[in-house]
Amino acid sequence: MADTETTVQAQELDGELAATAREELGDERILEMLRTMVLLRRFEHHAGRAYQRRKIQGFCHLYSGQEAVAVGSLSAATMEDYIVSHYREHGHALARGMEPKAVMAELFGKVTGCAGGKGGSMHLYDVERRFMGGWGIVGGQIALGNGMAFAAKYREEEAVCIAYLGDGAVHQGIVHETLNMAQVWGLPLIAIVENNEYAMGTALERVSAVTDLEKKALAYDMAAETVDGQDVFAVYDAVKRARDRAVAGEGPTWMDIHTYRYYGHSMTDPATYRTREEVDEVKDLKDPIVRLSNWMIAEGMATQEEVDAIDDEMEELVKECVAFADESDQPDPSALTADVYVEWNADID
Ligand SMILES: Cc1ncc(C[n+]2csc(CCOP(=O)(O)OP(=O)(O)O)c2C)c(N)n1
Ligand SMILES: [Mg+2]
Repeated sequence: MADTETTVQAQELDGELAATAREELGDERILEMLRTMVLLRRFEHHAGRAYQRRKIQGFCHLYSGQEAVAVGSLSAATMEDYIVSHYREHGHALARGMEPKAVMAELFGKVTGCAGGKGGSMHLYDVERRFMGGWGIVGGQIALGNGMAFAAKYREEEAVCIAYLGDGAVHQGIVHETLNMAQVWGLPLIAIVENNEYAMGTALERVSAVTDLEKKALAYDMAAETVDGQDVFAVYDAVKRARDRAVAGEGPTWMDIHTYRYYGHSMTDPATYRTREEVDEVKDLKDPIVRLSNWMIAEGMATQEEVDAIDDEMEELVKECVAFADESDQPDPSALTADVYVEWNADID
């Protein structure tokens, strides 16, 4: 079955939220959101294959299944906003509008990559789009994001920082120090927990005394909500409201966004801690792309043939990205010591 094929049993999107989003965004933007979600899905499929062919070295964590979180949340952001993510960040980078060829080339460690081939899968970066990186230290990025939120407030920018973290990061001490500081100082931070139910091979309920993660914000008297992360408009709506509050000076928001990852933790994880039936059930009932395309077809915004054509188009686009990455050069060995220290500049001193 093609990834985008209509399934009868897939749950419907929240009709009210979809109708509101349609009014706010318009049909063109919504079509673009679908295209981006399909791009993310095809991109990860090919990234996985390239990893198996040993074209991608090191770690590689795929985002498939979680597309509605990146696309819904970043559709509510402006280009003034700062974005910071964890190591499962290919989807956020692409949804932010980063050039897919530069993202794939970075995965391949090539000089044409968005970080010159020195970052790889976990360290995508694009300062022009205020995409301030994927980060490998679980939870660490939320403190960096708080700094960005502080900077936005200090400089009186009409901007927020959206910081993504996993359910496994929620118990890190740094997360709680950050939340407290964000609330005390009223910082425009939107902390998005991409709750995909597992941290590596460990299910949330095995490690968390509180499994309703929204409650974590109670300790900081912070605005919080739980969101269906398989419904792109639910994510868009929640983040848009949080952003409106943040730029109005009303402080940070904590979000427990429920989603699911289709692949294992990383490419080397056989995922024996969950059953195939569990994964198939999510794919059948909750796939975010199928739910969105079903709704668009029902609303007469697209036909199944048009949805299939998007799938084919993205498949071709990603194949071009793979060819580009493959043909690109490795960084010159001299790049090893570049950008490590700030260059001495006597004029500044
Ligand atoms: C501080 C720290 N501790 C442990 C690790 C090892 N580690 C890498 S990913 C991971 C699980 C994180 O899971 P989660 O936050 O749920 O994100 P997901 O992979 O599900 O997207 C762990 C423990 C790490 N990278 N950093
Ligand atoms: Mg997780």
